[in-house]
Amino acid sequence: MLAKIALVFSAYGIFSVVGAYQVIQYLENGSVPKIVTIFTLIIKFILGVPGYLNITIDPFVNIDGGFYYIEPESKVSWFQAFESCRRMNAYLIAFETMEEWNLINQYLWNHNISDLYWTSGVDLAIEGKHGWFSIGEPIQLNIWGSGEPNNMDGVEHCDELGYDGNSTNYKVLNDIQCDEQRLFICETHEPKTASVVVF
Ligand SMILES: [Ca+2]
Ligand SMILES: [Ca+2]
Repeated sequence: MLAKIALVFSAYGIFSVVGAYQVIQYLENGSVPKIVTIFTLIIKFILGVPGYLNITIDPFVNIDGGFYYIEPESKVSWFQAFESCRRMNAYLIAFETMEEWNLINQYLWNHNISDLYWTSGVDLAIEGKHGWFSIGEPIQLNIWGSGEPNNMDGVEHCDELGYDGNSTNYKVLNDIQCDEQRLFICETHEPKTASVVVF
């Protein structure tokens, strides 16, 4: 009996891996993965327990329909941050609307996340003309910190999400040197990665 149970769980493990792969294929191709359905039926038949799939968007979080990755550890230059986001099929964050700005601020606040983050904002093309490099649009929102962007010492061309120094912990935008080490936030509309839990 024990051997039988062990055999069932071994098969279950193998099929879980196959199932996860197939679901990722499904997400990318849009075709129905029959093997997942077959596998689920087999498990239901053998163990008498329901099988179901939990699809997450890890490591992205869904904030009101937008998908964001908030780097928790790795502090890097603006350029490295830009590349890191691209490797995830995403871009450094761009705040197109006050609604998005407020949603992200609220999310960070609610989750007790407090640090400095690169955005896609830069004025590398034309000094003083800050734009979202990820979407090619000028920064039009009034989200700058007091007196920013100030291009201090003439060397500040990348825009970080920082603090305005008051007790609300609300963030503001500040231009700073691009080789400063910062965490970063990526944004995408179609998270490429998915993890699957099968029971
Ligand atoms: Ca955005
Ligand atoms: Ca500045």
